[in-house]
Amino acid sequence: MPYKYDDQNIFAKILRGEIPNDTVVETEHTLAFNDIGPKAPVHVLVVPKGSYVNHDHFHSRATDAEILDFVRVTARIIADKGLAPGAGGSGYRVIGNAGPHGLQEVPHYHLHILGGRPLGAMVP
Ligand code: IU
Repeated sequence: MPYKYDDQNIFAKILRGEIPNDTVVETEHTLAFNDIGPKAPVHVLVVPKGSYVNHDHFHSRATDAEILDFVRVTARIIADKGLAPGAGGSGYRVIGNAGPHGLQEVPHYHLHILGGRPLGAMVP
């Protein structure tokens, strides 16, 4: 099935500046902001500015520059929040939900960065 992007989704509105957000990092291709309903002391959403539905859509259509920027912003937030185990942090989890089985709520691609507490087992 071809990817169909709904430009009325909430993150599209945030990216157009129609709805405010609590920005953590903004670059040419990526916006990261604090989740409105944080599930951990650190809960940041990393969102590519392009119109991508999920990870496989982003991976298959985004430019190398967009992908590199997205990966670097994600890593920068992990470092800036002091989460990286290689730099003395206690660790984190990066999650990307996709489609009905992944329980994706907002149909604009994003990764969740979660940290700041023990996160428990991943599988319910
Ligand atoms: P999901 O991966 O699509 O299931 O997660 C969507 C997230 O977007 C979820 O954690 C919400 O709390 C979050 N969110 C937000 O940060 N701001 C909003 O206006 C809305 C949802 I609606």
